[in-house]
Amino acid sequence: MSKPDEMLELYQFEGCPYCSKVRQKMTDLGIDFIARAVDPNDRSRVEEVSGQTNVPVLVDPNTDTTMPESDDIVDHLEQHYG
Ligand SMILES: N[C@@H](CCC(=O)N[C@@H](CS)C(=O)NCC(=O)O)C(=O)O
Repeated sequence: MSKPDEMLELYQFEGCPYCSKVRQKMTDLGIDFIARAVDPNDRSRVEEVSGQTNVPVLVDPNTDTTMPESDDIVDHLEQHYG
């Protein structure tokens, strides 16, 4: 599988174990990404991009995908870049 052409973006914050799991997977796969910092007390940034307030959210411009749910994100990363 190839590396992504366009940079992935991860909406996340430190201290979120689901975000940590996704960051670890991206690091394991050698994927560069943009970390979009979400304020835990103001979810407007992630809501704007995904229509819901949970983190993590992955934006993958290579597959035109915006997705929440860490397990789904990990599956997506493995499927496309694993
Ligand atoms: N099932 C989700 C759970 C994600 C989750 O609960 N994230 C927390 C932060 S660690 C969150 O955003 N909770 C919503 C809130 O606190 O309003 C996943 O695996 O991604």
